[in-house]
Amino acid sequence: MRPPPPFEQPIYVTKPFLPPLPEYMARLESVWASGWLANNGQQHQALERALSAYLGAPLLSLFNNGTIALIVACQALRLSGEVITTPFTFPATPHVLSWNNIAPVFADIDPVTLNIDPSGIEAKITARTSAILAVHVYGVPCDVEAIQDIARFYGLKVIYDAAHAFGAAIDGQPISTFGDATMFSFHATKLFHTAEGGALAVGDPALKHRIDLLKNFGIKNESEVAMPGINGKMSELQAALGLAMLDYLEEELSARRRVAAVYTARLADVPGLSLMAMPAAVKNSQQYFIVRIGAGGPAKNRDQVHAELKDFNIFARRYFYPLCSEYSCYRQLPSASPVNLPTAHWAAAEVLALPFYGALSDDDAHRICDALLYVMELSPS
Ligand code: T4K
Repeated sequence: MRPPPPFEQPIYVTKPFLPPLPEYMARLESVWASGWLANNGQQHQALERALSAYLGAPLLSLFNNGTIALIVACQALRLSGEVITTPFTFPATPHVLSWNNIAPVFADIDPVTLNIDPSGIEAKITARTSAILAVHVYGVPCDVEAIQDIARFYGLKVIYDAAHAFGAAIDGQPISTFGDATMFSFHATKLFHTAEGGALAVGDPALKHRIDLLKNFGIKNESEVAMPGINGKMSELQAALGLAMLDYLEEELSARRRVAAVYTARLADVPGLSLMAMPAAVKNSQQYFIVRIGAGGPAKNRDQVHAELKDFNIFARRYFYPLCSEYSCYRQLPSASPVNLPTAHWAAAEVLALPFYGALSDDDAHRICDALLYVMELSPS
């Protein structure tokens, strides 16, 4: 088999969608004219309203990034002691617990959704447990009902890290309506972004009030600081970018659906390779396109495929390898032991995030499939 030609330019796992520069500039002109750059200005207020409507989240607070938003969620919910979470995630998830002086307790994941497996949560609950911090990995929703049942029974709070799940819904119900708080990330690598940014959605107005105080140093008014807050505020420049982005969201979503359709048609029936399944009732956030390389005995394992794709200028990513439980700061935790997390270890060894963004043409997507099948030593289909 002859190797397909490499890409002339590097193809990364993602490429941020950017609105036309003049449209952003027009919004910046009004920021310039106002002389108001931060601290809940007009752009911030407008974006908060617009996203609140788009996400079906009436109580939404914007942040300067998703990690600070999660840190504030833990503070606002007064979490302490231990929080049960997943090891199959980005470092931010367990790190926000550490920054709150809370011990992460890792529970294994479900082999299909790759989200925390509710059946393993109960055994991890102790007198010190205050919450469950679950992640809708790749935008595939967690088993929200089972998690809520456990939380209700044991009096625990539930936080969802929905960094990948912007716009996702289950049976038409927005993803932000489950649990006590839901975090969204608006990092440059996300479908909807503000370069850096994030948000928290909650259902309780008193909680929203506390969150808004916490993200602004705890300042209540000119003469009163109510609590030790932090600076979690989104700037006017970020908010203006978000507003300009919103006008193009549907366009980017449909371009990603087109790329996903090419990948699915080419890769769905390839031996040794499987695709992440999105339940039919779920509105897909189109954040990642994940393949799993393992079962069925391919000639190469995931790490070889990941490395060899670079020869074609294709920089796929092993999200999420290594597991958080393997980091030097966490691996001494009893719950981090690999025997406790067999499914997570198996998933972390198999997953590969393919380049996935709307600017990829059909031809690009086909060439990525050609290269993938070539390095897997399979004939192109
Ligand atoms: N929870 C979960 C489950 C998360 O996945 C994340 C973030 C968070 C929490 C925290 O949310 P934030 O605090 O970030 O809002 C990237 C992102 O930086 C990170 O936001 C994201 N998850 C994670 C999955 O991906 P890296 O370390 O892989 O990024 P990096 O710099 O290697 O970028 C990936 C590729 O994207 C590059 O190879 C090229 C491309 N890229 C990147 C940037 C920044 C561009 O083309 N342009 C750009 O501006 O973490």
